[in-house]
Amino acid sequence: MSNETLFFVCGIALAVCAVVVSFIGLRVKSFPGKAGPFVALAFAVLIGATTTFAVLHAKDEDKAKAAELSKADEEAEKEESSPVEEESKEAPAKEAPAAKPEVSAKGPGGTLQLAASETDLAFDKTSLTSKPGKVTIDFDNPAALEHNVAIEQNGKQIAISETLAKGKTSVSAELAPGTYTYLCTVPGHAEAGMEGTLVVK
Ligand SMILES: [Cu+2]
Repeated sequence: MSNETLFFVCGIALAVCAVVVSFIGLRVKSFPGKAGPFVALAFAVLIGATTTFAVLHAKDEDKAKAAELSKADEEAEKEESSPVEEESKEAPAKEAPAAKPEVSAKGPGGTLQLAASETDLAFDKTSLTSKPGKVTIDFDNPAALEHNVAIEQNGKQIAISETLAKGKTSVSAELAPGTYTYLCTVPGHAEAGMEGTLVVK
């Protein structure tokens, strides 16, 4: 039971007793008589209890108010700090354009022909060469097994073709001078030999 409830219970009991005692006092001429000290004691206890719980309840309210205030402070701090977080989130996006390759991809580029083996996990060429610019690899897969062609540099994928069986597709990318890898990304195929070197110069 909370102090608030005890306070109300004592308060109500005190009020009820006061009414009852005054009612008895009006009706019974000899009252309080011998019962006087007991009635006085009972009132003293009730008043004491009511006051005690009133004080305890007031302390609880202070604690609750203090808790609310500290919560409000925390929320205010959060609101103050949130714009800073948003700014820090925006920062990397502003830096992003600077991450573009330093070497220009301008040039005639070229279209290269590549085919998969009909029976083996292999391409028909282990190396390709192109001028810088828009490089397109036309890929022919005559096999019933699905293959694709992806262009990577230092393990980072730049472009990838559709994955298909018994069909033709192509993959294009703006490539600056450098050494690239072309491979089939179907699990196990590159490891089995479906990869080669693409030199752009
Ligand atoms: Cu493959």
